[in-house]
Amino acid sequence: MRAGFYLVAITGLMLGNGAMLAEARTIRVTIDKMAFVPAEIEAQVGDTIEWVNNDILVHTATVKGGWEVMIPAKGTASRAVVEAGQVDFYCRFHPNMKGRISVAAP
Ligand SMILES: [Cu+2]
Repeated sequence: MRAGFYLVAITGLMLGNGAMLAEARTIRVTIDKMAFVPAEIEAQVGDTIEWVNNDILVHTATVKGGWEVMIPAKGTASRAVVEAGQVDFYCRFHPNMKGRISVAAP
């Protein structure tokens, strides 16, 4: 009886911790025919954005005055989200390709 009680208590603690630490996710943005899909995503600090380029052209995810990720043709690239806030990105080579990441505070 007593051992069973401790087991339940420990399991409860572990579940409690797991719920408090938001799990880091990978959020995929596909590039198809010169467009980011979906164009708008929501993320949390600690998540990773992964761009999957289905085009035969090189694209970038570029933030004006900020970071830039080069996404090879038929390839992928990723970047961790380190800051809360909203960022707009575009492709340096095709500036009408636009996307937005809304990052919630941790
Ligand atoms: Cu492009």
